[in-house]
Amino acid sequence: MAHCINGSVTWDDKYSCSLNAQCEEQNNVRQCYCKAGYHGDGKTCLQLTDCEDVYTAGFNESGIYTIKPTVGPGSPFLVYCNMADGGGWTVFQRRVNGSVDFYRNWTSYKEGFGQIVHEFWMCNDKLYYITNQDNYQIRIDLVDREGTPYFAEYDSFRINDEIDKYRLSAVGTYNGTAGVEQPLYGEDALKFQFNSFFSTYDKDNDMDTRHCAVDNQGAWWHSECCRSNLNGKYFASDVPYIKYCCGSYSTICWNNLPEPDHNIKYSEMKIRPVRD
Ligand SMILES: [Ca+2]
Repeated sequence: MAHCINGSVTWDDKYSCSLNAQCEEQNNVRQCYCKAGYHGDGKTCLQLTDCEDVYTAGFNESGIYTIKPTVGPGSPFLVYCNMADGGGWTVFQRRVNGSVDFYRNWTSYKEGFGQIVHEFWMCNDKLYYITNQDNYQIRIDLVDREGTPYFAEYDSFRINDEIDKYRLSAVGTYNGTAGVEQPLYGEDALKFQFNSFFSTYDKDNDMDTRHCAVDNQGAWWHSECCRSNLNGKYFASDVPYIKYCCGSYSTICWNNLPEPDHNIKYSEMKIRPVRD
């Protein structure tokens, strides 16, 4: 049994809390417990900076965990970790059935919204914190209306801070099944948005004379305007289905899926440090 009083142990040098632990009673056991965002036995506590750290610490079930990135204000926060496809993925976006409205303003995307076990956008600030503490890759899983799954991976991914309008400052080499060549569109669906600022209906930061976030009904790293728009409006259950990537019938889209290409009913975006 541990011996600790008033939050620390001073009289027993064989047992002392980590600087990142506190002494308290949990389930009738009084000992050192690692603080939120750390994992260990209380004497040693490793910081969990993302879901990769959570996975490495031995948690291999997908679900909600607390992390504490090294970039940012240092507050721990809850994330959804997807432990499939090699594990360690920190999820920052998911669309499932259109129950959450994604046509939201700048502040809403800055702060995040939705439910992290269902449909949500994590938070642009947190996405900035995580992607700036290491070299990250991104994986995007998509399912079309007919139920066919696709994925896209890029071996680097990063966004900048709010001062730089959350600019998409890294999109690496593509790998996956969602990159079918489309003669009209050329470059693949996310690379086209590289170096673009984030735009919402109340912030036109795109490189087009139009207001892409309004025209395409979705907050995104719009450029001229988009080859992808995964925060677009959800129409996958509509019958008849007459939606396009851009313009007044805009929906969630990824232009490099096989035709018909603008019919996504499921999307999940997630990041993980590049592994050696
Ligand atoms: Ca514009």
